[in-house]
Amino acid sequence: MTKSTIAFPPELLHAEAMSWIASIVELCEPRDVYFCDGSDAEYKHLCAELVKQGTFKPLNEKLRPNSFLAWSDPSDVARVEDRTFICSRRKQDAGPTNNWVNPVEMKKKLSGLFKGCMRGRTLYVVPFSMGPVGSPLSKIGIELSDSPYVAVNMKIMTRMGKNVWMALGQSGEFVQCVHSVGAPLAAGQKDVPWPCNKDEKYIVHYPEERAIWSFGSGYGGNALLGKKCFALRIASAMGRDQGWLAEHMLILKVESPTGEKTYLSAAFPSACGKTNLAMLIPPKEMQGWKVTTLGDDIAWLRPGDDGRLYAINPEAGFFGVAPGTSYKTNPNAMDSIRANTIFTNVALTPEGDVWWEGMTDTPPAQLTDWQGEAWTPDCGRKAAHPNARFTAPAHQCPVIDKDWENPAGVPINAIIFGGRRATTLPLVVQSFNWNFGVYLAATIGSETTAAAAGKVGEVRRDPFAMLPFCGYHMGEYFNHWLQMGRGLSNPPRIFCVNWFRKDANGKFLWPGFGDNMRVLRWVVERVQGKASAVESPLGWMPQYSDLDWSGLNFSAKQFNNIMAVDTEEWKQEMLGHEEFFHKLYDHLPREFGNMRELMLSALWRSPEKWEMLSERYAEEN
Ligand code: TSX
Ligand code: MN
Repeated sequence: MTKSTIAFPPELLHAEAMSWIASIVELCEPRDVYFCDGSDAEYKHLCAELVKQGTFKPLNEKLRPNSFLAWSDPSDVARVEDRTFICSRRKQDAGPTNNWVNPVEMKKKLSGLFKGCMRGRTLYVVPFSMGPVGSPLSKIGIELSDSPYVAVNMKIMTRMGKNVWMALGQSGEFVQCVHSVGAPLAAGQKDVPWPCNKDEKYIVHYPEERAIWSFGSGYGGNALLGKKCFALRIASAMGRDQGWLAEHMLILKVESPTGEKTYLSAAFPSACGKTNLAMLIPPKEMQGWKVTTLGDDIAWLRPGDDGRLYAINPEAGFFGVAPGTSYKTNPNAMDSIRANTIFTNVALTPEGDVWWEGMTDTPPAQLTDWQGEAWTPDCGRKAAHPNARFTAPAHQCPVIDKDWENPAGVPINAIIFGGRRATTLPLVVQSFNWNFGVYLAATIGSETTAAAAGKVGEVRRDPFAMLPFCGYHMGEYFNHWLQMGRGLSNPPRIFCVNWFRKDANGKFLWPGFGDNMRVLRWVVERVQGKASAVESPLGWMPQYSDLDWSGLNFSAKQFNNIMAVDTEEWKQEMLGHEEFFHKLYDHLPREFGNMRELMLSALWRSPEKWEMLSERYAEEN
């Protein structure tokens, strides 16, 4: 294949895009070039090809219609953060929390790696829109990839196909995304089910040029470049330049029994159950309260002319973690993946369906595990990889919101930040104001569990849940958030939550899941000016009587346990903030120093333990 023989589709009228595609063809030397049109027929055809190739196993048509299972190479199962680079011209602009290499040097390295890297393979041209095609909040990308697995996943996760060429026109802007599994095939060489490069992996972002180059991995966040690479890393840099925000947030709507609609977005570090919250089913006793989903992972937020902040979900699908997902934890997710779904690294049942840890209480008697080995419940191995995924169209979610594709977005009334903390952080607190909320959001994090590296119980700070996803200096990012607040006459109210507080015996103090609706109701009613609160050192907090307890046995004493603010713990916590902020110090907002002082003085004024309980509640319980 040479660049003069590329058969461009008639819809593609963008001279710059065409010459860019031609230059990548020349560099990568694919056997041929295929332009994706995004049709259902094409999806069927590509899936059939993936089956022939051995990448996909078709699942049982009755149990899991039009669905497929892929098992990756065991070395290619997750994002590779130590191989992820932000190559801005100046190192300062990437900041201390990102890997940086001089872009000139990186380009030299990559031109070597990409030279001839697609030999024997087809280059798929994947035009996609992040956000509804034609929305003023949307952005276009073109991914050139030698992986058909990428092409079919992009069909689900983005608006992909030839209408994107139409939206792009002759001179529209697009983000250049180049991806190769980095496994060229010699003449006559047989392919493997999951090609990748075991020696070299590079996930490279050029924020100034709005370009992404990914080499060596076929997996999710490394290869589906519209998601973390574009919609978060590149888009966060675009947002800084253009006055908007690209955030690692779910979007949901709460509708009250009287039909009042409140839109919330929420950011949590990984393993906090974001998808579960996005699709929450309220307790049946909270009659008339409804939650609908607009997105489970990414939100693009833009100020409207009315001084409010409007959100769209740039994605069109869910790329969710399968283990732990069940009809108990998230029935709506389970229904979303009943058909037309791609599963990666889950186990296969003898009937041709899928299974993973936590899907059912009793595991099947036998399975084929994610590495293709026979599996029984007593074999001592996991059947699914802990990071196994489903890729499913968002419209299949039973509670998808009617406005999830509204090109204007939805006005966000409240933003929630969460973390996974066994102590210290209360169930819920409302920030005093925007700036204080930005400070709190900058300090969120999770305690390391046995699964993660580092000391167990150590707090891993993950500001705004954006640490792996911010395409520029994290300190500048905090400043950008403060700047956004200055421009909003009706900003979303900011809240912090912690579903994961534990007692001294390590037992969770809060039931979580659907019962989180009790917290969401208070959030909604605070926004509407209907719910009361008391001032604590950390912000405004509900009293026991401010939450809806119908259908749940939860005493005021228990409530006090998950709301108490221990002064000594908080002094330690603030030292933790200081330690974390230290490495960002030269770009840290001045406001953070003020927030810190305010909080410390409030803590010094507080009793040893700031408690919700009045004497009255104490006596009753
Ligand atoms: O997703 C979770 N949420 C949010 C739901 C809307 N999880 C799962 C986290 C891992 C991805 C939770 N786990 C939540 C939660 O609110 N809370 C917990 C902790 C917990 C786990 C089990 C129980 C209670 C709390 N109870 C029983 O198992 C009976
Ligand atoms: Mn995510």
